[in-house]
Amino acid sequence: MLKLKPSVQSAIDEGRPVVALESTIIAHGLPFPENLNLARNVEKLVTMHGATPATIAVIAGELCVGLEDDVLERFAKEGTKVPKLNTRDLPIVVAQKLSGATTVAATMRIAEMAGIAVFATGGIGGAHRGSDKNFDISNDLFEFTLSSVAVVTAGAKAILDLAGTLEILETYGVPVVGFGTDDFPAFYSRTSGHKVPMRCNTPQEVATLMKTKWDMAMPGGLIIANPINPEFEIPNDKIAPAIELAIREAEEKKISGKRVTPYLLGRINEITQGQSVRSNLALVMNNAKVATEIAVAYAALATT
Ligand code: PSU
Ligand code: MN
Repeated sequence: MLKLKPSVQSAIDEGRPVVALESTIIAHGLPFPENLNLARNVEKLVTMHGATPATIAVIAGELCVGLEDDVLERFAKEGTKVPKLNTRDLPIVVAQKLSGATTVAATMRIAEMAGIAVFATGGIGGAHRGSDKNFDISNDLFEFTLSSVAVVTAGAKAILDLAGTLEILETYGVPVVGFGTDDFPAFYSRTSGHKVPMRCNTPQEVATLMKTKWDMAMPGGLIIANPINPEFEIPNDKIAPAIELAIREAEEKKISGKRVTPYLLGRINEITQGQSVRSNLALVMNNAKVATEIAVAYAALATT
């Protein structure tokens, strides 16, 4: 049921670096045509920095690792009509030969099946505000206990309860590494006021940490928290009211489950008149660059 694109298959066979990329961000996280341009540009960036990109999705029941351009285009155009798949959805879409976009959690699982150790995303899911009552905690967090993949993320969005998210990650024993920072980044902002428990300053340090964890027979993922570039940061006094308004509206409209995150992202973009999407695009590119450097460093370690 795993289907590797030939470029990905040969990179894995030859021990060359590969970077996994998710598809929910394309279908549910960003508007058209910015989503399509990003999907293409991220792949180019990974290639330019010396790794093979592998965007992951499920197509007609196959777990596809590396997508052709026509699939990227279809997902980008169909947007939220494409089913959003977390890990529990994978068996049924495979059994019924269906298609869908994979979340961070589902992408991690498929990357691990394919033997890919590094994955770049925008932001991971987490504990939503109010999750102390409604239990809306992303499947992404639990997956870090299962799949041995390092995920480069711009922290997590301030639409979430960041303190709660970090507490759950501690409970699950997931390393949360500040990449060149002591502060857990909040997606649009470089800082959240919450400290990270550990820090690495170079891709080589991250690669050594990954290898050490897994050599110690401690499977599971790592979060590499990489702050947005300063020029694309949105100041808190500008983004916080947009987030508050979007969350209030989602509550009023009784939006729940899988629809919460895409709804909030879309509304925040409308309220900030496109500024949030510009930041989102920039931080994904920045994460892909760092993920590629980590993948290159990790591949070099594996061969020594
Ligand atoms: N956060 C973002 N952009 C995204 C997502 C999260 O800033 O596109 C997507 C990712 O695919 C993530 C998913 O895995 O949303 C989490 O959804 P939920 O909160 O329903 O678990
Ligand atoms: Mn949820």
